[in-house]
Order: sequence, then C-alpha cells, then structure tokens
Amino acid sequence: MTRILLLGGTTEASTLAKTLAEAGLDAVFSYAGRTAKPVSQPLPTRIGGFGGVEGLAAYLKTESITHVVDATHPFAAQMSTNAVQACAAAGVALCAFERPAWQAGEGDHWLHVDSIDAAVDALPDAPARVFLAIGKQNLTQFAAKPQHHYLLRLVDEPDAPLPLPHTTVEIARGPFDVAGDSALMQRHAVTHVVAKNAGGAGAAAKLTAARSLNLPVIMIGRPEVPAPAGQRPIKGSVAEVMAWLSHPAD
Ligand code: 3Y8
Ligand code: NAP
Repeated sequence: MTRILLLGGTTEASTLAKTLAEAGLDAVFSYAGRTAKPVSQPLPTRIGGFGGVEGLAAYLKTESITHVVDATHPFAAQMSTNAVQACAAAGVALCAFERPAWQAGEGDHWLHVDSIDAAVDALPDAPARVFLAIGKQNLTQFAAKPQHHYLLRLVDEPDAPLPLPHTTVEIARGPFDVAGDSALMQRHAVTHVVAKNAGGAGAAAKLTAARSLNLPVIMIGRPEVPAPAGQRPIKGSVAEVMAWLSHPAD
C-alpha cells in the first residue's frame, strides 16, 4: 500500500502536494517549522524536525511510509542528507524533486561563489548597498563586513537583534515578481545582490530585476547532497515524480 512522505517547503512541493491530493494518494506533507505560519497544504501536514537520521528512520517505520519525495529547497542539504541515510536504513524508496539551477543569461553580471563565506569575501571593501536575499539563517557571516547597508528580506519579523549594524528589513513571503523586486531595489538604491542558486520561479524575480538595473549578482552555488548511485534519483517535474511513485525501481 503506497504511503508517501513529502518533504516540503518549496513551490515545487506545494505543486506536487496538490497533485497527490487530487489523485487521492495517501501522503503526509512535512515542514521544518522554520516560519510562524507556513502556507497550508491540501494534505495531512506535520511540522518540525524528525530528530536526525534515527528519528526519520523511526518515523518511516512507525508511519509505514513506502516512498519519500524530497522536495526541499536545494540549500536544505542537511534534510536531504538525512533522508538518504534514513531511507537506506529503513529500506524505503527515495527520490528528489528538484528544479534546475539558474544559469546566467545575456546581460547578467554574476559572480559565482561556492559558499556564504565566499559571498562575504566577494563584497567590496568600500561601503555598498547590498540586497541580501538569502533569508535569515546565514546573516552572521556578513557581520565581517559591517560597513555595508543591507536590505534584508525575511519571512517573519526577526525575533532577536540582527547581527548587522545598518539594515533595512522587508518582511515578505514569496513567490516574488519582477516589478515588485525592481521597485524594491531602486527604492533602496541597491548596488549589489547576493542570492542562493535556488532555481525555480519563486525567487528568480530579483535576478531579472538586477539584469534590467545592470547590477552585479553574487550567486552562491548549491551544496552537494552525498548519495550512493541510484539511491536518490532526481526528478524535474510533477509528472516524473508521479511516474516514479508507480514504478520506483525505474
Ligand atoms: C518554511 C514555507 C510555497 C513555497 C514558497 C521557492 C519559493 C517563496 C523564495 C528572496 C529569497 C529564501 C527563503 C525563499 C523562497 C519560496 C517558497 C521560497 C527565499 C517558505 C516556507 C518556509 C521557508 C523557509 C525559509 C528559510 C529561508 C528561505 C526565505 C512557508 C516561505 C531566502 C531562500 O525566517 C527563516 O528562518 C526562513 C528560513 C529557510 C532561508 C534562510 O536560510 O533563512 N526559506 N520559506 C519551510 C519549513 O518550515 O519547512 O512558510 O509557507 C517557502 C518558500 N520560500 O509553498 O509556495 O520555492 O523557493 N525562502 C532562497 O531561495 O534564497 C527568499 O527573498 O528573494
Ligand atoms: P536543513 O538545514 O537542511 O535542515 C535542518 C534540520 O531541519 C533537518 O535536519 C531537520 O531536522 C529539519 N528539517 C528541514 N526540512 C524539514 C522538513 N521539510 N520537514 C521536517 N524537518 C525538516 O533545512 P533548512 O535549510 O533550514 O530548510 C528548512 C525548510 O525550509 C525546508 O522545508 C526547506 O525546503 C525550506 N526552505 C529552505 C530554504 C533555504 O534556503 N535553506 C529556502 C526555501 C525553503 P531533524 O534533523 O530534527 O529531522
């Protein structure tokens, strides 16, 4: 009997949740509990960590999960790594539902870096006005360059003082649009954009806005998710995931 655990928190996960619900499949949607009021889903939903690999493996067994679809954000590398190990331990089929990384196009001025620290190093020394569109979990590293004014876009009001002296906080939950992001970046006279290579449409608007405003983008590459060959097939569309659910061996 197919019973699916959908690790969510992205636009792709929400789209897949809708299809699973419409197909009447037995599925549970899972959020980490990072935000105060996550978007509600058309599936039974659990919120919070599992308690590492062991906790997830135990959950898979007690909940008789037969398939895990990891539709988490490409930067949720810990969750994805835990899912690989827990599914192997529990003998449960796993696939990743992932959107392709963004590629620079005509007129883009991107500097590719491979970590948050490398993004900090890539910022100039002279004071700049930086749109730090990476959420709130990685702000402390930027305290190494306090001279910049940082425009921060967060999902929820910060619950603690920010680690940066000069900030403007914009509270907004995506997906975002180009007109809105262009107006935001002009209103705050942004000179540099820092972004995670999330891929997908939900966070891409700022890149199109940066291109039209001729602004440089410091693009942080995705972390690796170690998985033995064949252990975590990557699916790029809802249709591919639905086909995999009926034939996981493919
Ligand atoms: C809690 C669920 C949907 C999913 C929507 C997508 C699109 C909007 C764009 C910018 C970039 C950022 C951030 C972002 C986007 C979608 C998607 C996406 C980026 C929610 C959500 C949860 C989270 C967690 C949150 C992180 C933060 C990252 C903000 C819900 C809205 C910057 C990633 O305050 C915090 O602690 C926020 C933490 C992880 C990154 C960070 O390190 O701070 N997402 N985002 C999920 C959970 O609890 O499991 O609240 O409804 C989901 C979405 N965020 O259903 O339509 O699919 O990418 N999310 C990044 O890409 O850089 C904003 O501002 O331009
Ligand atoms: P992470 O660093 O990879 O994971 C840290 C821990 O959070 C995991 O070990 C797990 O705790 C818990 N966790 C993460 N995702 C979970 C989920 N979907 N369901 C249950 N527990 C989860 O994760 P993250 O980068 O903080 O991302 C958290 C959530 O935000 C994910 O749903 C992700 O899709 C979403 N999101 C993240 C980003 C981003 O930039 N990182 C962007 C957009 C959306 P235990 O070890 O206790 O199981």
